[in-house]
Amino acid sequence: MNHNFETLLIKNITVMGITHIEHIGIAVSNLEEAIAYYQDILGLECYAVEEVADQKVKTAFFKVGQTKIELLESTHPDGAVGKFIENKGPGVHHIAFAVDSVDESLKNVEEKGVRLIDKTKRKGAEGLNIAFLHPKSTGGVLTELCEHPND
Ligand code: CMX
Repeated sequence: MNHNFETLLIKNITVMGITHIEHIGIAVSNLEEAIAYYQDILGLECYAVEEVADQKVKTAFFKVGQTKIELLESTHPDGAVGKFIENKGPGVHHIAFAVDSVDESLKNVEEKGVRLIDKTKRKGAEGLNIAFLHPKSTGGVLTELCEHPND
């Protein structure tokens, strides 16, 4: 590997601090039916159901190793998931990376020209500190950064 590239790569990993895929968010039309599919067909256990009022969604969580699946049912048509389902139908909605520090990572990607949806971290489902990057500057993939509040 080119030495300069290797140094840059190590620097980027250090600065971004991505440790793993925290979860994959999937927009569903009907949470109950979707939970039944993930439980009864895929054999995963739903360990939590939570409404996130300010995001206008009801969520259900499943663990797959270190990563989670987050099912998202819209609770209001003008919310992010309501609009997504209206335009594209159900399906993969976002990918969430666990990072050491959401605010540091936001600063890092903003300096590189990435458009932020959230300028600083805020509270998301499961009490995590989260922030979103705009899909128009991440290759069409809505991207979330997550940090455990106690890390
Ligand atoms: N993935 C990829 N592209 C998306 C997208 C998604 N999830 N959601 C919207 N877009 C695209 C649309 O396709 C559209 O593209 P075109 O202009 O090419 O047609 C564009 O973004 C604008 O879409 P829109 O329907 O007009 O939506 P808005 O601009 O009002 O909002 C976004 C888009 C991403 C800024 C908004 O959805 C947002 O802030 N999302 C972050 C918060 C969120 O998603 N919360 C729900 C999950 C909460 C949780 O996990 O707990």
